[in-house]
Amino acid sequence: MANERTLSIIKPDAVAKNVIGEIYSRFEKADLKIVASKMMHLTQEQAEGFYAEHKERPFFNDLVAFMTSGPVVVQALEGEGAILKNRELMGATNPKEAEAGTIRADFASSIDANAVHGSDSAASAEREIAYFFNDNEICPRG
Ligand code: RTP
Ligand code: MG
Repeated sequence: MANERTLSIIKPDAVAKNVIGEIYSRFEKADLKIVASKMMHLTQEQAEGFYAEHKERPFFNDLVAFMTSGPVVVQALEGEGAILKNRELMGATNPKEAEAGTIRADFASSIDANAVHGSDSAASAEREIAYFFNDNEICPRG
């Protein structure tokens, strides 16, 4: 499988629960390297732009309000099959449906406050990493 990069966000609920380190540990144990990282409080404009693909969905306003409700931690992860591997570590969007042992099963409380974001395709990963990081903020490939 190819060496890939993906964009991950620890959402405001998980930052508030003080589980940044626990989530980072899961990435590391799964052989995903954190190659870029920053904490930020998204503006309305940043959150709307990031989730632009969901603009017409009924949950869009709630999603943007939630993502701007507190600080988040944004990271690029690198490793073999990183995009799918991260989605597997995250578990299903709705934590009630997430498999035991996944990040969302363990730390998320609702479909809105669901702890983490992860890119869902190679095209999304490329767009989302560039959305948050300049090239000089990402570790060079090893
Ligand atoms: P994410 O983009 O945050 O990684 O989540 P995802 O791929 O698992 O889910 P996606 O379909 O991209 O939806 C983005 C976020 O919108 C909220 N959502 N609410 N009420 C609903 O039916 C609903 N559906 C989605 C979730 O918080 C989801 O993470
Ligand atoms: Mg998504």
